[in-house]
Amino acid sequence: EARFNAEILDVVIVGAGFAGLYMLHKLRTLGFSAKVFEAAEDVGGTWYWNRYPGARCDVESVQYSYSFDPALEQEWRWSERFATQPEILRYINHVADRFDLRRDIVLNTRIKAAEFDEKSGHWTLTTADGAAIESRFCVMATGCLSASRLPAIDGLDCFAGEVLHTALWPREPFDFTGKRVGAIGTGSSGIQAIPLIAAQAQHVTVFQRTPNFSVPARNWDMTDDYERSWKESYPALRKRARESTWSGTLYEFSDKGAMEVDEATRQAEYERRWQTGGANFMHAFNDLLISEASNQTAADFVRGKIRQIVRDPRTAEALLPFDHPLAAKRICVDTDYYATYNRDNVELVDIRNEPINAITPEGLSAGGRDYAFDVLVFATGFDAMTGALNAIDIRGRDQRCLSDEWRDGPRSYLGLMVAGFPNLFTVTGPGSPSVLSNMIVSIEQHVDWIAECLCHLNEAGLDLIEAYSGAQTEWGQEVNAAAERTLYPRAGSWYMGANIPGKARMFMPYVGGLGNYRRICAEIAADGYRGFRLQGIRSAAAM
Ligand code: NA7
Repeated sequence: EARFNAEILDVVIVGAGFAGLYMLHKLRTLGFSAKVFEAAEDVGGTWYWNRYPGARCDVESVQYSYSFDPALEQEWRWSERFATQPEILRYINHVADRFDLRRDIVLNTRIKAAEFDEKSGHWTLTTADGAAIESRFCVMATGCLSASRLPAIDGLDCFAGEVLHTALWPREPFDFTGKRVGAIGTGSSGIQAIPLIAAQAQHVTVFQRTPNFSVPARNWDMTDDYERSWKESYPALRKRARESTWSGTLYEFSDKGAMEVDEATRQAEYERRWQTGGANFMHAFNDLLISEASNQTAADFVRGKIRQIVRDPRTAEALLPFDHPLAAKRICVDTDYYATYNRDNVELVDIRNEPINAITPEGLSAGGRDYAFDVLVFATGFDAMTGALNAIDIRGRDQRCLSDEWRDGPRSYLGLMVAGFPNLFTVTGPGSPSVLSNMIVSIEQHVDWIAECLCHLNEAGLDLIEAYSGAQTEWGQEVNAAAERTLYPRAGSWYMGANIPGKARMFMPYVGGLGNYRRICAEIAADGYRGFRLQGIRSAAAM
């Protein structure tokens, strides 16, 4: 493969999580030169940073894993139904070693700028230390939930105790023994962490702004039978996941709407799924995210469970989610979350009624009351989908800056490329199924598509690919139309950009179905990369 200049990398990849590692592996096996740049001290991405107690994936371990290597998926043994963060991180490290990826990964190196040069068609990336790397293509594998955020609460800097964020957790387990803890945020991270912190700490006060819907995980130790049932049929099951009409995770899908069955049948079905655990609950009927009336029945069921579990009626009442349809904000999957409020050392403060006024050196004040804490735990989420990209000064044609282009919401073609930014790919970018799918399935699809695209350019003697803005606009309409067919836009979620003050409201993931999306991407490629301009810069320059 002498085609590419040895001085200049074919591809530079930003991020060494699931996406960056597979991208590197894939490109190397195809003969491209590539390097990964990673800000952290080690590989893992999300699973490197989110070390808080209770951190687990809410997709079953047998499904939340790479499928690209049949030997890998047969050999690796998951120890639980839902893998913990340390186990997933071990798996990622194993993959990095097994495929000898580390020699092309540069750690401790944050990319702060990326600039496209129209003459050469190359990208130049600049590290935080000022070093420059030139490449022909750039793949942003920067993650969708990687730019964590602390809310702007007065006085945060003056707190005398320890401040922790779930997504920036210390590498050594934090010992909460004897500590008075204030916990802010009750999304997936808070809901996973709070029960374990409460089991160790002297006292936990949870400050809740919006109650969420959470269903029990009912995690269990992996059984030989369950493992075998997957490993025996992996190729067929993975294929089904890739082509699924829904999200790329195989659940027990229903072919009935909630209103097609009688009340007793409906309740029995919810109960059965509540008992078996996991996000399988939201597939009890096929219209829970489409029909408001159907959704209401599932939401009522969960609210009923909360009332049953939580003994103090005032606390139970405060925990009931009413402001959005079930699962229109990501449904949480917990272990003993609601029951944690029955502990003597746990208190819930509803900050809709008692707003946080300020953080003080001793703790915080809310609703006119002063609280004293040794530790503040923020589980306040992320600038999702766009945060990590906007944190890099990305300049395309005419020095146009990506974060400016995205001021009114992220526009992209297929969530893969942005008009005006040639040769720059985003893995699971906004406008693709991304965070509303099994991330590993989506990552593999994007990586395979990008790799095939680069091979195609190579074979055709071309070296530039760019999305047409018309194609991008049409795709944006498609993404929007798909969202409008669901209840998702009814929630002020991070899918909508609603958790970040000042961020444009726009439904970012594509919810038209994973299998469908995959087909569209494949057809576009087969159709000569319809909607993309393909060009030979060097051949043009040589003439
Ligand atoms: P989420 O789901 O964004 O949750 C963040 C939580 O923090 C949520 O309860 C927020 O309440 C709360 N929050 C945010 N800002 C504030 C302020 N200023 N004051 C009080 N409370 C606040 O993040 P997670 O890390 O839990 O989960 C993100 C995803 O990671 C998850 O869905 C999985 O896919 C993995 P709000 O609802 O905004 O009122």
